[in-house]
Amino acid sequence: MSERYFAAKSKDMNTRRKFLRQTLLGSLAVGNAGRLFDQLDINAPNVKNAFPVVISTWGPNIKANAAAWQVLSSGGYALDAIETGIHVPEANPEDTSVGYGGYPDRDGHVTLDACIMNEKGMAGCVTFLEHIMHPISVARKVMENTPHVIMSGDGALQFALDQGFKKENLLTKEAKKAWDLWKIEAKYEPVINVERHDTIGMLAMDMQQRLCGGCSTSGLAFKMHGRVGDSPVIGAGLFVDNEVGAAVCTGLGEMVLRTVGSFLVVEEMRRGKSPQKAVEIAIKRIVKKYPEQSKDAQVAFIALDRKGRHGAYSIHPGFNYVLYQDGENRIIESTSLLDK
Ligand code: SD4
Repeated sequence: MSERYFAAKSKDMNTRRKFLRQTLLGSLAVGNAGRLFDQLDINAPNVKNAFPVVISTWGPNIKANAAAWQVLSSGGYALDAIETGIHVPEANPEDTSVGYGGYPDRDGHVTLDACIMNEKGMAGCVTFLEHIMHPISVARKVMENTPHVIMSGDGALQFALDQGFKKENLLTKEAKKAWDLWKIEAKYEPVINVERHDTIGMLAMDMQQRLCGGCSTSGLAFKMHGRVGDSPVIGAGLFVDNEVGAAVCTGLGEMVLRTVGSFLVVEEMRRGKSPQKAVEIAIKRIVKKYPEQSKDAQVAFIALDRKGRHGAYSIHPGFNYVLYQDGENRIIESTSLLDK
């Protein structure tokens, strides 16, 4: 990102701040002051430019973050950044938890879950979708081209084909080999931090402070046929409220579904908690509620507020995430509640 871009942006910001200050007194009369104060306080993180910003679950998604940043840094829409970024792992056959190359369910089907949510609170989701490489884009079509929020299974596939998506075989040779090996014991055991590249959850805020999010996954490897996780469920796997902030998560979806985790994180931010405090509250809630299951299962949240502050926290060590902010794309190790 060029120096010139930052200089131009901070000049814009100064002009914008001046304008906001000038209009603030007038706004007091119409009860709008809180919102304007919030907008003035954009530099809360210790960086020159708090936004645009994009944050994703798991270190290997550094390439997805870079693709999203391309959109954001040229003044693009956060929702386009999310879709572009998430396409990267969805098309990567080496990513065994997302899209093409994702591990199948116990019957050998690659079934995908995804959702997307924009700054207006609109959302689209697909669950139990087969044969389509980019479920995030189908989710966006559900949001934009239907009166519905969730489309599932064969209906979602039919809808995708009607929208012009191509039917493909998503089961790679490697994923099939892993499935064949799994069948020898056929034991269902979620593995903590499996290979450290898992479900992609991504949150982005663009230059116009529009906050959007998305999530895409093939779900738990070798799950029961028909199982849907938290990732495509608004409030569980993802929640965005442009007035407050956004949260997304990765890990054992059943524990997140039962606690409506991402909604909880955003509501804690609404009550004034920082993104870091909010994700810690959500993880502690899960562990308190399910102490036994938490011993062997990972859940991790990332959160972003509209000031550009972020937070990340997991049950177990080993979770990492990627933050692209102020021109720098960094992999960061998350803190966690339990030690190993
Ligand atoms: C699920 N939450 O299907 C997803 C999987 C995941 O890290 O995020 N794994 O339960």
